[in-house]
Amino acid sequence: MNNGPLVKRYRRNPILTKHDVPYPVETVHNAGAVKFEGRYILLFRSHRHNGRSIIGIARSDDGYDFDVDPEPFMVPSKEAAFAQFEEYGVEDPRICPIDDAYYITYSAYSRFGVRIGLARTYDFKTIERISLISEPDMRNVVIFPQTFDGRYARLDRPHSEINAWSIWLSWSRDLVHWGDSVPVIQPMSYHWDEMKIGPGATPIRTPDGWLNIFHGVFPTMDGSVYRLGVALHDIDDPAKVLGVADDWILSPEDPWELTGYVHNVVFSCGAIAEDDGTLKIYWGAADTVMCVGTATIADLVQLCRDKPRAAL
Ligand code: BMA
Repeated sequence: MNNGPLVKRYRRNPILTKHDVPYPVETVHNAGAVKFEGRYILLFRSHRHNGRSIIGIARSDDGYDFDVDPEPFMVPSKEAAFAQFEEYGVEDPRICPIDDAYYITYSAYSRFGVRIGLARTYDFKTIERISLISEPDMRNVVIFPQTFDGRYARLDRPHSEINAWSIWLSWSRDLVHWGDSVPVIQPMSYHWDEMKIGPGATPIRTPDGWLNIFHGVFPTMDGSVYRLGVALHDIDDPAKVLGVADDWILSPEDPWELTGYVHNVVFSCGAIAEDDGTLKIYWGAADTVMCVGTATIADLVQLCRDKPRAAL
């Protein structure tokens, strides 16, 4: 491992801002990412000028230079089963490819709290809602892109009043009904993630295990600081954590990460593994713009292995 930063920021960050969006929005951030038919897709969150969020879509040939579609990809649903739970907006999508489908988990906000919705697309043109897959309150869910002995697995993040918010893992046979939940990673006291942690990018399969890029929050007198961390989960049993890196891998540093709609935030909902062993990590900066950086997958695995801290 070299001595430089593990995640190398793209020199032309930010890669997407509200000025790239052909409809009125205030922010472009927290995008899920996937490769589809050889192109890169970002499903990004935008605040409208009423403060509520919608999800747009951007496409790219190289993962850096994106064009935004003329219309949003997801706006609050009008379907009876979903409308009452999406009234306040849809946020922070994650994309999980399974077979020829792309499943999208997103936060559905309403007067009833925040729940996770599950939607599906095959072509990134049309989208169908499948179900709400959590009660309130839950807002960060990533699904593993394969089954384990016939069951799907997801990382989720229930809210608690008596404990720092932690990452859990739940199981399902049909992607709709989830259970057998177990805690897998907890925040650590007086550590960069002591206030709360939550799943970030859809887990990345590597020969050494699943890489889980998550966010961790530290409270300061000047508000919260959102950073990114990484953990390694067993390839056959993702509930088994092989290592949680003690160090963060990304911290707000660039001017557009330090100030914006919410200052001091880097927040990831997606990363894309490349054939050359690198990972493109996408993150929302200060809840305002989108950025990208690259890391070597082997370096991230090594950090989890060589410099771990307790998971629970
Ligand atoms: C979290 C979520 C994210 C957001 C972050 C920082 O609670 O709302 O969507 O990026 O706060 O504001």
